Amino acid sequence: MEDFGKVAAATAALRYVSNNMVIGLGSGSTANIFIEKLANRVKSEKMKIRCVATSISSKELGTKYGLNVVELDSVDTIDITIDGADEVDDDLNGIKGGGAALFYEKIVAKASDKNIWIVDSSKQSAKLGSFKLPIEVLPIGSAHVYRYLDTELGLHPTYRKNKDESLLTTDSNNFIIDVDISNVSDLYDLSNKLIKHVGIVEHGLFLDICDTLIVGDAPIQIKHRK
Ligand code: ABF
Repeated sequence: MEDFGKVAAATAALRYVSNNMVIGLGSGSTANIFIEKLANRVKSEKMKIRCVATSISSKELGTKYGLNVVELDSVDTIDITIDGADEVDDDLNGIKGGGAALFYEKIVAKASDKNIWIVDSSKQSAKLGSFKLPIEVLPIGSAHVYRYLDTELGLHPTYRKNKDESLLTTDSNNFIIDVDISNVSDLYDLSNKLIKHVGIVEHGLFLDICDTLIVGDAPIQIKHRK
């Protein structure tokens, strides 16, 4: 079964949810499986939980399944956020944003007491960089940011495009530039440089954010950040 690992990880994440919690709903196919399972559990156990979404699509999905999706600013804190990832290393650092939702995902993750990532084993990696790092940039001046990423950082940038070749825009109406970080040795240094550069809104390096990683393929693995 193709999605066995994703389904198993999403199912295992349910055990971290209890009544009256505020839950962050991730984005992407694995998070979508979790959202459906969560909604089923909330219904069958008549639980009272509130949810905060990490994208327009997870908000729509959660609402469609009957979850109580509220705005981030209406809650003081989020108890746990359950989200997917595109690549994750042994220190539970990861790359996110393959679905272009990294900005909201990071805001919600930072507002969460605990972050749980649910992945299948294909997402595991000894060194981050097989997946291109998504960087969300303001449309205005984005060509200058592109040049910085290309000539100063040497990261071989490419604009993310839609199928019709138009530039993809995020939920916040920004662009995504994907870069190659396979030759970068210090990810913390890169993260600092990116976030300080004017025009960059956020990037998909999630360092020291994931607390617990659930890798769904059998035998299921649950890893905690050291
Ligand atoms: C998300 O999940 C994203 O940041 C990432 O792009 C995605 C992984 O998607 P999938 O679960 O479909 O592999 O949180």
